[in-house]
Amino acid sequence: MTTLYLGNLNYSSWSIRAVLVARAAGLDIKEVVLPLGPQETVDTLMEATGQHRVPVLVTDSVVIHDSMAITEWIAEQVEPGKVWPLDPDKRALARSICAEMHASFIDLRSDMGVDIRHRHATPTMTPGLKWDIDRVLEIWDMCRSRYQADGPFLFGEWSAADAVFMPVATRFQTYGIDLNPVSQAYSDAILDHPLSKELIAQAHAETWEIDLTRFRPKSAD
Ligand SMILES: N[C@@H](CCC(=O)N[C@@H](CS)C(=O)NCC(=O)O)C(=O)O
Repeated sequence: MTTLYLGNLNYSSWSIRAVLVARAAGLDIKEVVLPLGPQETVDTLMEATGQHRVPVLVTDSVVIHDSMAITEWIAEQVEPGKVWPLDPDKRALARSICAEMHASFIDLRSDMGVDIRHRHATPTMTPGLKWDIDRVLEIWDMCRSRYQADGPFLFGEWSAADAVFMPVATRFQTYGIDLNPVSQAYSDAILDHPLSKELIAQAHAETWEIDLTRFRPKSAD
């Protein structure tokens, strides 16, 4: 039995990424969604996985506690092309932009926390936040201009890169960020994908509430 432990799908961007990849792969993986915040969640996670963060994938032989490592494990279980693009150049670029998302965009993450079912005022456009947003749009524009002929997603067909940037598209909606036509078209395509629609519906059905302002630095209040 393989189990994927996740945080609230309305709020947990790393959980969203892992579960989208897991569902796209179509593996038999049990999903356990836990509300982030309560001590009970930490206790449950620690007992089941030895980790206090989500997502965590527990297989019969290993505990994988990072969204990108989970993505790679899933990719190895299915035929090539199902998770990462089949083309080596696309695959290398997809991994590059996913690694960049994973390692950077601190202002975007802290000023525009994922909150799929609510709408918030656009935050103050600090230089750091503006840089992060511009960089996301630059990545999207670059991929779309290269691979437009292959389909509507970053590398034409849907891939893990779209799972990684899906919670960025929801952030732009939640915080009313204006997009250029190319980025808007990509955002529409990724949010309209059946896997995204299913996840967005789940986020709307959740009843747990988290006050996102508690994650922001005092100066941003
Ligand atoms: N680098 C990790 C990040 C995991 C992470 O920060 N998860 C957040 C939720 S999105 C979490 O578990 N927060 C609860 C905590 O830090 O206790 C990954 O990619 O999986």
